[in-house]
Amino acid sequence: MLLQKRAVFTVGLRMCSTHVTTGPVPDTRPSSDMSDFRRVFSKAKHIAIITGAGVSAESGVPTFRAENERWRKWQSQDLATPEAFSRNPSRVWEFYNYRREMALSKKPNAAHLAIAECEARLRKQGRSVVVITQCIDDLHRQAGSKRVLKIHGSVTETRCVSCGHMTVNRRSPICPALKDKGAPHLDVADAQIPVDKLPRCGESDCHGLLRPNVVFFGETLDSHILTKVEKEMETCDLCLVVGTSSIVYPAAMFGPRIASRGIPVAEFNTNTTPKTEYFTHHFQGPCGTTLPPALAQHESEV
Ligand code: BJW
Ligand code: ZN
Repeated sequence: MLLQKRAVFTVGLRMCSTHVTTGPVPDTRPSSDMSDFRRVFSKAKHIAIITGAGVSAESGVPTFRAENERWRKWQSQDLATPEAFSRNPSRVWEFYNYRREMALSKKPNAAHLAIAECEARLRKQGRSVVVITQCIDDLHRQAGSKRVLKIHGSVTETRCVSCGHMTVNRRSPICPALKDKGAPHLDVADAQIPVDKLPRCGESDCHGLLRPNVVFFGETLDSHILTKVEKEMETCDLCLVVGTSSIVYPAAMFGPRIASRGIPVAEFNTNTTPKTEYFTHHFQGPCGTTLPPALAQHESEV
């Protein structure tokens, strides 16, 4: 079983664009002993926290892959693709308008706050925390996290398909035609907004179509951000993997890659994932409950 897993892991690494290493796969089940994790945490100098949609679930932001998590009749992989956007930009903009308005209305939860508070506290001790997030919402930043690498982009940024110009845009509605559009219910019909009424580029004479500045399936991740992630993966001495199903690459291999260097990796999730067995620790439950005690100030820090 372990050998089989190691083979799958190696294939996963080969398919991604980042540096390839192989190493030992942990041969024991992950521990759920919080005192043991706290001992490791108290010694760690550079902590990498990889987050996915589950970290924002308790703020009310839907995740991607739970039962019935569809927008109208589609799943995210039907809409978050370059092909879907060029075929039907109105529908894809409605989908992102729904998620954008939702993200703008939500507040950080106890998990975001625990991560941000931990970063600020450890910085004063000469230790570091970096968040590597797949979330396109802004909740880590709103909670106060300073070092955040957003590997799948941001729903509050747009990019012009003609000139490539990127802008931060938190206006609501983003354009008049998308006002109140994007309701997720099955019986809602497409708004079929003409392409010239969708968000357009404001750069001089461009007027090109804007798209959300997010990484669709099949698109490559920003190489500058991946280089920074690479450095963090090589230098961290503790990793937390929080609220991700660990099935979307390349993020799915970040935790196992770090574990293969013999570094402790702790997963915080309401469920196990295909990567759980690579990790040293697994804490099952909502991360708004499990993370605050895990990251709280240690007696030795006082
Ligand atoms: C809680 C909780 C609580 C809930 N507390 N926990 C190698 C092998 C196979 C395929 C590929 C490969 N490399 C690339 C691919 C193709 C593809 C891919 O991975 N496909 C897989 C489905 C197999 N990857 C890509 O296309 C990537 N591009 C790339 O690698 O380019 C090079 C390349 C291309 C093609 C072939 C080979 C190389 C790009 C991926 C971009 C992903 N984009 C999206 C949309 C972004 C914009 C948007 O948000 O709309 O990113 S898809 C979607 O999934 C989104 C998420 O960031 C991402 C990950 O999801 P996440 O965050 O894990 O959420 P969920 O819902 O899946 O899980 C939530 C978890 O939380 C669950 O586990 C719950 O249990 C838990 N939970 N409540 C704690 N309270
Ligand atoms: Zn433009």
